[in-house]
Amino acid sequence: KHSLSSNLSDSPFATEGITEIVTNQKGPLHVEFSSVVNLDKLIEEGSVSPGGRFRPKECVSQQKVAIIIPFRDRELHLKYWLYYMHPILQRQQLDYGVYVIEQTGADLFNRAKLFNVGYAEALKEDNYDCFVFSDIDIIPIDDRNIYKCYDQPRHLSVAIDKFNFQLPYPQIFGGISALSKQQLLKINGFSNNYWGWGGEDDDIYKRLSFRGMSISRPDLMIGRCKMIQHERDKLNPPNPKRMTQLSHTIQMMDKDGINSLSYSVVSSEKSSLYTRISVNIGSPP
Ligand code: UD2
Ligand code: MN
Repeated sequence: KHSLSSNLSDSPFATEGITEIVTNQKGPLHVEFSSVVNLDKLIEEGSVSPGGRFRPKECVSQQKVAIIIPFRDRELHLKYWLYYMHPILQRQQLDYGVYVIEQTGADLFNRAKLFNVGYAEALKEDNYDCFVFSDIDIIPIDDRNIYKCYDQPRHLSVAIDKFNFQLPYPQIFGGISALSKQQLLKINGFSNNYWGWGGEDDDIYKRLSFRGMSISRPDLMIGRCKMIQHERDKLNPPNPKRMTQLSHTIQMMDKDGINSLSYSVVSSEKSSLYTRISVNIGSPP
């Protein structure tokens, strides 16, 4: 990455306050979900290596970024994500890999556990130092919103159309976030115990703040995003225990997370634009 390093810090994550010159960004983008997209051109172009790996030719990136997407039965959304995100990530000159972590079976969905699985699986492939955790259905509409890690955990989806391009509440950490390996290890990753919709994102926020970290965000212009409209998935109803669980984060976080993660890989497939890892993550108690 072309950046003007000052002697403020040598850390690749401490970039706040340092001017970054990335020549090929465009700013605001046109993103819409009304017409079906075709991935053939992107595949033929050949810029993305099998499994969804990319490395810029012009420079050496500061970080190696694994993008982790929790997934089940959202094939259409995945198409949009690949179609819009690969060109953006390439213009950002990132060294990145895309990992779609698919929950198999018909149990309640568990987004945060799939994040932990994605972290563990990506590290088996390469020495990633930054992890971007993203919903499948949110696309930034400004390519200056960089998918990398900062000196504090980063929340990227700050101004979503669904929420009138505002932050719904200051502690929100759902949607798209980026944490370095170090930041993740500090909080023992994420909880494995949130089955169904909701709460898991607030649990992550609590872990971060209990470990003395704060949230870094782009401003409300650069942080604009569009979300694909959708119904609540059948196997992802609101988790009725989420409020109770959230009152125990502090006691649970040291024993529930990366250090207690158990799952098995059912299949792993490198397709032209991403790696799909299908996993059995067990069932709720
Ligand atoms: C909100 C949050 C999201 C998460 C969720 C509660 C924002 C902008 N979004 O999104 O981050 O905290 O609430 O869990 O704050 N998924 C599947 N298949 C399923 C179910 C979920 O692939 O059957 C994946 C997919 O990547 C999806 C994500 O999980 O984008 C979150 O689920 P959602 O889109 O149904 O949740 P939503 O939009 O209410
Ligand atoms: Mn959604």
